[in-house]
Amino acid sequence: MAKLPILRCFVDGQWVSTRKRFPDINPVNGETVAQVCEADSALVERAVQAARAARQGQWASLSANERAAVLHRIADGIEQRFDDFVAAEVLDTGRPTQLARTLDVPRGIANFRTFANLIATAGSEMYESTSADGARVINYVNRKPLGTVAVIAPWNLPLLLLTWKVAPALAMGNCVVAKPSEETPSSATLLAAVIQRAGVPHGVFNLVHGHGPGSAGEFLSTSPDIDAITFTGESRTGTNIMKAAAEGVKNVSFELGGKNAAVVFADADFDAAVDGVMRSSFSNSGQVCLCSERVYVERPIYARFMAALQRRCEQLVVGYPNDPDVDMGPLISQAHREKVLSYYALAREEGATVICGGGVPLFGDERDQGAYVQPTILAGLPDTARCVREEIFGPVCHVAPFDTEEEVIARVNDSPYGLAACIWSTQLSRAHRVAGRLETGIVWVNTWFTRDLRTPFGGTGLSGIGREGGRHSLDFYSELSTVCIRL
Ligand code: NAD
Ligand code: 6OD
Repeated sequence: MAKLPILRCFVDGQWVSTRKRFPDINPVNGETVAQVCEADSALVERAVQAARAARQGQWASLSANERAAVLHRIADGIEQRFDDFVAAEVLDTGRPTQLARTLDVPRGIANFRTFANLIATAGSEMYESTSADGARVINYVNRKPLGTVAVIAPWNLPLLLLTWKVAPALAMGNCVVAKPSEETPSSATLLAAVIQRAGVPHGVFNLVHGHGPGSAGEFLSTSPDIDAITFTGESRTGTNIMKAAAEGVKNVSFELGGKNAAVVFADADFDAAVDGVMRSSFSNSGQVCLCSERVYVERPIYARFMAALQRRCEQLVVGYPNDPDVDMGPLISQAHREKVLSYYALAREEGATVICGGGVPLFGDERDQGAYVQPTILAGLPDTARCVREEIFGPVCHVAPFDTEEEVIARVNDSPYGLAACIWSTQLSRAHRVAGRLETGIVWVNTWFTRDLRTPFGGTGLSGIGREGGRHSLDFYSELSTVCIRL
């Protein structure tokens, strides 16, 4: 049997092996593809102390242009190993190779370039005022690094979401201890190698592998010596991390779950709306926090829309990631598959009509040991049903009719989450009006997922705390300190 690769932690500029290992499993067939070194509390603490020590070093005192140059070198390094990153993402998640090629890895690169360009051009606030005795005072704002930032990332878009936080944290001169999800250690390990080659000083970037509770995630978030925690993951985990952050009053930025709605008005470009809802409900097997799990369709087009959606859903090709015809890979793991299947069962108990899917595909080969489920459309549930209120995080949407604009706004907003929404309409004034009343961090009109990285990103309610993106990231990853000079 071939020897499995070992994925090590990266602490204080050194690759560190540990005795305790956990398997990295390919969800396509359940095979172990690597052994991952799990950081114990001592190693996590070593990483935190390395980051603290590096804060005193040259990194934070480099000029913005110098740090930007390093960030561009990191982006270059990802570009040079583009295929390795694609392979890592596909092996860990089973996502279609095409998705990793067009979304995950390009966004990893773009995250570093965006924040490099942003710090190279960001100015500072400056005001002139007059003191009580008539003297002129100039007031300006210094941005200082926060110090040591813990980055805790999920598995659904591993490289995209890790770099979305590591890049601005480094850009602002912070030192980082990053913990990727236990499900997706590969691209993070490659990233550490690229960062090392880019000449980032020892201790500035550290990577610890492990699980959440009782493992590296908890050790990191409870370490007294971190200054801030930036986290993407489930809302419940966010609550636990927030409790840990309360001790020591740490800064937090949370991007959490969603139960996002797509609203299709009767005046929508019908085909574009069907395409859009297919993408927003089933991309990455529905494992994107921004996916639409609730679809509201204006009654006059409901039956036609549902028929078109069903046809398209039944045509989705589920299979091997490297097959160019495949639309959907497996879910991330058997455990997540159990969770999604439990919601398929719950939907039936709650009285749903299963329009299509609702089970597992049978391949008759190794993929039957994988974590596949069928893409599924549900209908007929009241808005109070658990399947309409709780995040499932799988390839599933519930489609319901609506009659009026007021009604649909109220139904979309009746959710503990507030991450994203889509509006499909050709009436710009209506789209603008409705967008203004939806209580979500982002509203897309006639599109989905596309977003300029300089815009604020985040959610309300259970979907998170704070906004990152562009200057909003610069704000989170720095302390502002005002200087007032009497002239
Ligand atoms: P998760 O919360 O289970 O895990 C995320 C990370 O937190 C992992 O690295 C995990 O090891 C770690 N972790 C778990 N428990 C911890 C604890 N007690 N202390 C410290 N760390 C801990 O989330 P997941 O299953 O990896 O990701 C899917 C979830 O993430 C979904 O709910 C999805 O909506 C959400 N998500 C949100 C966004 C967003 O931008 N709002 C983006 C992507 C994913
Ligand atoms: O687009 C982004 O920057 C972002 N954070 C997307 C999050 C997707 C969630 O799965």
